[in-house]
Amino acid sequence: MNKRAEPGAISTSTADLEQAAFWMPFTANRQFKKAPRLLARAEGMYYWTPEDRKILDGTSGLWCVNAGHCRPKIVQAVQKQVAQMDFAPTFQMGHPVAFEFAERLARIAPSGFSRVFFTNSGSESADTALKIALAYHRARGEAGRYRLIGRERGYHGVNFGGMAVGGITANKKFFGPGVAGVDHIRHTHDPARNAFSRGQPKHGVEFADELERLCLLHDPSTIAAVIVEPVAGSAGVLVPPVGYLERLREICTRHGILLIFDEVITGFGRLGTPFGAQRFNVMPDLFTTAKGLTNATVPMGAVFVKDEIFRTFMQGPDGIEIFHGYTYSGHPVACAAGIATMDVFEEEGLLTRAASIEKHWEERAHALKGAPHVIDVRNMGLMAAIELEPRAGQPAKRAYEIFVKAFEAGVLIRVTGDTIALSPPLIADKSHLDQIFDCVGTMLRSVN
Ligand code: PXG
Repeated sequence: MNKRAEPGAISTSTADLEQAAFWMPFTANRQFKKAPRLLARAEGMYYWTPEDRKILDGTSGLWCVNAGHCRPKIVQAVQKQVAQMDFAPTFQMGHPVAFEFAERLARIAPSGFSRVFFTNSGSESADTALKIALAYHRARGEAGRYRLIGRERGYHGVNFGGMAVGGITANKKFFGPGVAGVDHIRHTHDPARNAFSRGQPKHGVEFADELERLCLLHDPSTIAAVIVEPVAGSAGVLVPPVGYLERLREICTRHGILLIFDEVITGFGRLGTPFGAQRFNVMPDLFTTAKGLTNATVPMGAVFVKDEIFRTFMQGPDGIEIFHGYTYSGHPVACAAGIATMDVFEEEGLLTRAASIEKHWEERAHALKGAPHVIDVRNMGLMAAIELEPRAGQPAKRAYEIFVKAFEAGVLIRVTGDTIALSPPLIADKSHLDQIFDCVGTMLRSVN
């Protein structure tokens, strides 16, 4: 019998959940539904489970709730907007909230990025940026630039473009040949030389020269764009070596290739500056955002483009300048959430706050050197990774066990393979950071 839970009655009862209709994303569904972890409400730095157990959020949800949960100003803005105008089209129509939000974003963007294209997620932002890059070259009479270059261990979401340029094997191998004309440079992880680096590792600037190699191989005049995360997030907080991003920038400029930064995680204060580009003082030609853009209250993404790129489109033939967009591009409720989010960021200085607690964060993270199983610690801004020695023949098992035990002990962490990734909301104070690292330390000692 297909026994289902009553609507609204989903509980922690595993009998109900095993028949649940919800096909959960990026989840071992059968395993999860036998031993679920549910969250029922949230406020500030915390979640609460349906049994009212308090959980410290060490991951900002999924790297996205940068201002902390259920901030009243954002909640009220969403409530007000949804009651006033739930939806309005942005194709050949407009509404003031989308225009206002774009202005607010252009104001905090690095100078020269005065135009914003709205999407609904990080995946859509990645695909949008790649399409803008291709169409830009074509508009300039260089339609022969069709290749897209990503990087091993890169994550740019799960749509076809982002999947193609992404470099996480498991996310690609099930889904066929994908997009033509894509290649990858190598990742920057080099534990033999860089283990336990604080901030940017010293070694590895030469990994950027792989781009030059691909230029030689393919002919640079066929390459449209290179996309990288300033700090690779999903693949385990891989901080770029000193000089690496500068060199990528230099090679792209020399060959007329657009450089795209995927700032879905690094955007909105994660690295102690509004965007990662500012932290590294390396400017891309386009950058993608999502997540922190609305404090994750309402799904939304945005692609920022350099003025020159926008201008090129505006000098084309009359009519629609780019045949691209989503029904929900600039959705009024998302924009209202975004404007209120920017208010909170500004009022509380959150876009730069991580810089003021980064030292303490770094000290606490690196104090785990020497703890059982730890083979590397990496950090930047309010991001950190603790990499563990895999258990023989059981990759990822040890870290997953720690994740489950930490949740039971009241701290939400994130694991990817054998790496623990930490990224608390930017409102965290020292005591929250201490609680996260105390818990991780205890759990490291508690597993074999
Ligand atoms: N780019 C980057 C750099 C991301 O981190 C995306 C694009 C895709 O965003 P959407 O909104 O389409 O999911 C992401 C998403 C993890 C984790 O545990 C990371 C993401 C999503 C889910 C889990 O590291 N990043």
